Amino acid sequence: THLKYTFEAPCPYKGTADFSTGIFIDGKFTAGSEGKTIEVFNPTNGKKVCDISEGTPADVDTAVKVAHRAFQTSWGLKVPGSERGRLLMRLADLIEKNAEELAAIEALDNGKAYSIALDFDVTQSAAVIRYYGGWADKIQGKTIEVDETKFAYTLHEPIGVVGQIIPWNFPLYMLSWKLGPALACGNTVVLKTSEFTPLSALRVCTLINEAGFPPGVVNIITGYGQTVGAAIANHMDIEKVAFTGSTLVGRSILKASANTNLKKTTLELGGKSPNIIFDDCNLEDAVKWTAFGIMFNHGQCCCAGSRVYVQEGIYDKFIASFAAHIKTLKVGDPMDPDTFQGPQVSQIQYDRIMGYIQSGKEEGATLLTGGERHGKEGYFIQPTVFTDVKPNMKIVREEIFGPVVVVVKFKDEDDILHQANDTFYGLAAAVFSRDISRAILVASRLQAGTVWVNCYNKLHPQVPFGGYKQSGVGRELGEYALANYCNIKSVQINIGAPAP
Ligand code: TXE
Repeated sequence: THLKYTFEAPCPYKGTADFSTGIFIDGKFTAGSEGKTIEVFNPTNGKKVCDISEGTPADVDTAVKVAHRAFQTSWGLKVPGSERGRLLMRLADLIEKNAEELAAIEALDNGKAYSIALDFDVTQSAAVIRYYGGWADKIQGKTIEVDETKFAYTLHEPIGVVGQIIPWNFPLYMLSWKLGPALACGNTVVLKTSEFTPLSALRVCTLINEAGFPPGVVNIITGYGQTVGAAIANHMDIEKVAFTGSTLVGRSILKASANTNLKKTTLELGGKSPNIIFDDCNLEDAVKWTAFGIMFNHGQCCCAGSRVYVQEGIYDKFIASFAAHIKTLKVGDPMDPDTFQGPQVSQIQYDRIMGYIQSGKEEGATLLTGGERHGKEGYFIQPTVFTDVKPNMKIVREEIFGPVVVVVKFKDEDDILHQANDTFYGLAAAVFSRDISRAILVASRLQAGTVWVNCYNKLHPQVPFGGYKQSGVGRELGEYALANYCNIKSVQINIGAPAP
């Protein structure tokens, strides 16, 4: 299988993407073991783009063997951290060198706006890979004083072959979150992309070879969750698995670990994040950040600010200017440089989101703006705002993962903390206020892995990200992510204690 696609106006990138869409094992592309393929569609018009190879559990087996050999012979403790770092930095450079092509591929495959894919997804993916390249020669243990007869030290060793499963909302960016820390620590990788958005990762496979990574260090298998994903989660020779996706599948990954070899498991799952607007905020800024907080990436962000709470004093003013601002967001062809919002990723996601919009209408919420399909083809949905909602409505409780938000009124701090924390999720939250003491106090009482103050959806390679409650297990990004990919060994040395 192969992709050859020439990008044309209005896409600012005019080149041709031309690469294999096989599965990537041991530095080479091959067909899946059963010779089957998966069709990839363009969400802008629903038309087929190409076929990719369908990986199988047998392919996962092969990849694990290859990754194990690479770990023993050409990666892991065989390669100094400085060399691993150099390769990661080279990969970051190559991602930047091919930024426009990667952004165009991301827009074609996922439907996200080209200009945002370029400025955010591609740029930040390179930044994350480079950041972890910087860590690769700084992974070190401690010497620990015990008493004068003994001293101890710790070694931070790579775990071995790690399994990684990523979703479709940020195909390239999620790849960077996963590969960066795993490779910096010296692990080898078997990674599954989403069956909906495999293309940018496959293009990166050629860059991984170009950067000079030894064959077998990174293996990427395209395929379905129930086959390839489950094979990774259940594999006896994979000692660590990292998953980003739905809470439902996250649960099955944890169960698979419990049923097999207790592989260390990190999960980054869904959310229903509260965004709290106090009446002493800068209203104009709060309106813009709030719109960005929910509508960025067409609402397909695990940390999306999908529950907006506005203090009574400014509620009416906020609603009026929020609705007006939402109407200015340009929905349309992701290749058009002015577009903010492209189509949802797939027919399945489109149907799910339209189902939630329907339920909001039926349960009696007020539709402030949006609520319908946008255009005639592709999976476009109007940015949608509901008000007058009740706490138990589906649109208030469940993750919609689309451009749909509920706006709710609140009285005071106690009221808002109760409402904001009334969810089994805990991924993110935001507070808008000019009173920094109030913002700090509220931030400390929110049950969320990330709290933004006077901004939303800001992510940095250095700052950890992850969930409280059922939004996940473990932290990604920053120094914290390294802990997911190391085994810590304590060595105790006797320098004078007599034999018993
Ligand atoms: O996710 P899945 P779906 C949420 C969001 C969205 C919903 C459903 O609410 O509407 O999930 O999306 C692989 N064993 N998020 O169904 O299935 C799958 O192939 C192992 C939040 O697309 O969880 C893909 O690679 N793996 C989210 C990955 O899991 C399995 C991002 C994620 O897909 C598997 C995406 C299995 N049994 C959706 N079944 C976030 N946290 O950012 C599927 N997969």
